[in-house]
Amino acid sequence: EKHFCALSLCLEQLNTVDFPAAGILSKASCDLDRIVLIEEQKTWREAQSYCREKYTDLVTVQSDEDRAKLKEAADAVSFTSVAWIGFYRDVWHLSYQNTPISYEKWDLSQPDIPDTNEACGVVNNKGLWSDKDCTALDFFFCQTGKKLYSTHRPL
Ligand SMILES: [Ca+2]
Repeated sequence: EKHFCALSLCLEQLNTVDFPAAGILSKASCDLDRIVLIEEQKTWREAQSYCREKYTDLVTVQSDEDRAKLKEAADAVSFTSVAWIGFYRDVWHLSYQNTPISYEKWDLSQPDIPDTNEACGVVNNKGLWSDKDCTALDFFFCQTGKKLYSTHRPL
């Protein structure tokens, strides 16, 4: 596992907090805002279970800011492949709390399969999305995020 921590957030904490607890606070901030690439080949559903067990969920990308964070995390581990991220289609929903997605960043000509044959989302190293067969085996990005406090619901 390669861990990535939102460095800007950590540095911000270190700069603004200058008492002995600083280390603890900055660590807590990192843990709350962490994106991790798991380099194990799993189906989307297996990846989701793994992330929910060990982190919070598959990574949520619902803004340009989220996308930049993921890109930073991906670049930090020299990510060159594709990996599952936290959304799937019924219509497209986030893994997190079954929320319908409100932000999309599809790769050229994606999504390209209109039915449910490709119902899970991957991200490439440009931060662009494709729909893909959920049973394909891929690496995946988990997230520990401050937006993700609430209880999980199954699909
Ligand atoms: Ca596709």
